[in-house]
Amino acid sequence: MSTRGPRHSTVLEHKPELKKPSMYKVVLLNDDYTPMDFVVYILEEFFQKSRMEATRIMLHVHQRGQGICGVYPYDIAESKVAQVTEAARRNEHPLQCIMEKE
Ligand code: NFA
Repeated sequence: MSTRGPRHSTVLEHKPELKKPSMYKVVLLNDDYTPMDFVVYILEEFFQKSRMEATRIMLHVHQRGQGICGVYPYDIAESKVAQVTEAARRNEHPLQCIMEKE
């Protein structure tokens, strides 16, 4: 008996019907006015970063102009952007947060 499996194509050889969901980077943009402490707070509160990691990301954004806070499925990324934008607005800081397809 053959040990090489079925002779005919089976469903296992068909292209999977479900594609992986696209992932989206949530990106913080630098500005001249938002306090560094507020950016660190945002990264801790909404992106579950440690104080050390939040400080590292904040300084990266400050020095390089932008930086990635995290990578999420579309709906989660959209919600993170909305939370950051609303917190910045409430505190009257110009901090900008955007999402980019990975
Ligand atoms: N550039 C801001 C400052 O000097 C700090 C900042 C960092 C703002 C990261 C936005 C994002 N106060």
